[in-house]
Amino acid sequence: GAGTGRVVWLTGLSGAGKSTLASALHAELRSRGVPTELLDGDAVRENLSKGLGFSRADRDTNVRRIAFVAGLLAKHGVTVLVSAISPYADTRREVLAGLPGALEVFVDAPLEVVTARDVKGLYLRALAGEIPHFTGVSDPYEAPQQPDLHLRTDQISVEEGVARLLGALEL
Ligand code: GGZ
Repeated sequence: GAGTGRVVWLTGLSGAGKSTLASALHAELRSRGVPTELLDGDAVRENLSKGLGFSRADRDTNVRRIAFVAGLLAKHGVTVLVSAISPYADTRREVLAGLPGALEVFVDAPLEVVTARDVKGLYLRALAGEIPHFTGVSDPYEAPQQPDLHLRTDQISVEEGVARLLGALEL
């Protein structure tokens, strides 16, 4: 309803561009005076979810905590940008159902592209067998079947991605 913020939930592989898009959208919303907050997987895991690992149970706990905080912020009119792999379709469905008006955004780059980018060197280590349960390599990623927005980050620029996100938010 009026005064309620939206939740934009970015899901996708590590290195697909979730954080990049979320922080660019965050900056654009701030510049327009839209109250907004970022809940980024990395920062969340250093604070709210410190100590959690990458089992299904721990990932689900992480995702549910993020959704809980997102809901509190949205209730107070904040547009919340979530960036988390959130690999399990059922868990995304569950938490998104509890966040009215939330948008599920599939930040999509093929595995070969994120592996080639390998910004943090994690794919090289995962492919060498040094990181068990690494999403896309040795752990599942269940792509959204009906996302509200599907962004192919190997085909569009950050600016175009932000424009499409703003469009989806009707801003
Ligand atoms: C996936 C991992 C793993 C494993 C460490 N699998 O790209 P990054 O590095 O900076 O962000 C990834 C982050 C994943 O945290 P999320 O909270 O987004 O995951 S989930 O939604 O599934 O709970 C990655 C790093 O942590 N990382 N080990 N095994 N990503």
